Amino acid sequence: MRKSPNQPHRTFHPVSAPDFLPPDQLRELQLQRLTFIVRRAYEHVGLFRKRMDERNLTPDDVQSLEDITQLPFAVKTDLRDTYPFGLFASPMKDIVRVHASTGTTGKPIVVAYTKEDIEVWTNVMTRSFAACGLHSGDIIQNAYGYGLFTGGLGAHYGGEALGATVIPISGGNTERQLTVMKDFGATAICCTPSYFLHIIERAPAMGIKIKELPLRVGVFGAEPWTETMRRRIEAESGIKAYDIYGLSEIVGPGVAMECQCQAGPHIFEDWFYPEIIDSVTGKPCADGQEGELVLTTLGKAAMPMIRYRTRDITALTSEPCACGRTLRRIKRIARRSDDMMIIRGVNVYPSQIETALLKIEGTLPHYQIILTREMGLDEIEVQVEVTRELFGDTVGALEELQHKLSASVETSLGLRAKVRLVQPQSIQRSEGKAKRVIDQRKM
Ligand code: DLL
Repeated sequence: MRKSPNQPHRTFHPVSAPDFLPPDQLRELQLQRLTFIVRRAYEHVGLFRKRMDERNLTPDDVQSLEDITQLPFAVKTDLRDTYPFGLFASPMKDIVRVHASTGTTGKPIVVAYTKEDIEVWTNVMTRSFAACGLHSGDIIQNAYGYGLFTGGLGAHYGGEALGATVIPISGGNTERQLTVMKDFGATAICCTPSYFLHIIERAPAMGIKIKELPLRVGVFGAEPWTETMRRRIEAESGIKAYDIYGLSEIVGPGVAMECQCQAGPHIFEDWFYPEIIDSVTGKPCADGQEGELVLTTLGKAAMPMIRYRTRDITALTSEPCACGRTLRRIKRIARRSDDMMIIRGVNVYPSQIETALLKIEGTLPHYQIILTREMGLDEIEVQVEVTRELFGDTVGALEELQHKLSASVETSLGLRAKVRLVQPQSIQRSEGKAKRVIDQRKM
């Protein structure tokens, strides 16, 4: 079977209609849903009511979309502090599903869905797949993890509702992923971008040429990745790579998704109300200005989230998109405010390092950042894999590459970093979210 280009499907999927609502109709719908959800949260979630009461606010104070800025923020620790079910607004008999996310430290957070909430989630995931050109007849290999993580089941329901064939393979077992991809003729894959890179890298040893398979679309998200990474993935696999964004606290995957223009994810604003704030002052940022994304669920009965601070840094744009969708777009989320490393007083994000490394030919998109402290001074070492050919090259060639990479990292960070070239396959691969930073500094 041969790969066909990812062209727009001839028939427009009716589920995508809300993507094209005239802005005034969209705002009207948002306001209707916002007033409903604020009242629901006030009446059923103790923490939210307490915070509103402290500000002398009642649900009647929300008369316009702009009024949302008076409402208190919600943060991740609210979910931890009320673990497991303290933020549920529905009785258990109405909750048909829970998911959880463990994060790196502390207690997990738990999120809940009613039957209607699952329908909303399915709706946005179906629209996500339709936006990137998938349709019935497509075969979606869903390699996001099934289980407490939202990725697997979220994509699963969306794919089925689209009318596509879903292969619920879940994450891991890379050889089986490749066998199934080839034997079942998968036309799309869903997984983290870093895991897809791992799949690409294992293919040659199995005699599989991904470029020659029917696979044409990748729906990649759940972790930050860069434009440079997208170009590498597309060049090596011959597919189109699309960015999907979401988080458990809001729904899971399907909060925002790129269309075929690949110009940044469109937020499904009819279900999620976005704001951008200055993460220090909490004040709203103008269109186009970078800040922290704050989201309000407009249709989540089991666990409404009002003004949830995602910690994800992006900017909103209402510039029209060539696809005709009226939904605003976010800039690719390359960093989180809490991913920021402070190294010798300089703020550094892993994505800056990724861009600096991948700009240089000969590097592979596998890297890790190791932070140590020696005699009170922060040291940063960046380990990056290089191609087998280069690794076997002369010492001179390797030194030259190392020098180029150090210079590229230094220009980007304004900070000198030690760059260590390592053999292909030596950095640990992940089947889900990649672990980019190892911080060995004693705090
Ligand atoms: O990662 C949901 C998801 C599953 C999204 C599958 C996309 C695909 P959590 O485990 O709660 O949920 O992690 C959410 O992951 O706040 C971001 O920091 C990060 N993230 C998710 N998608 C992207 C993306 C799922 N496309 C956290 N780009 C979010 C950058 C992303 N970061």
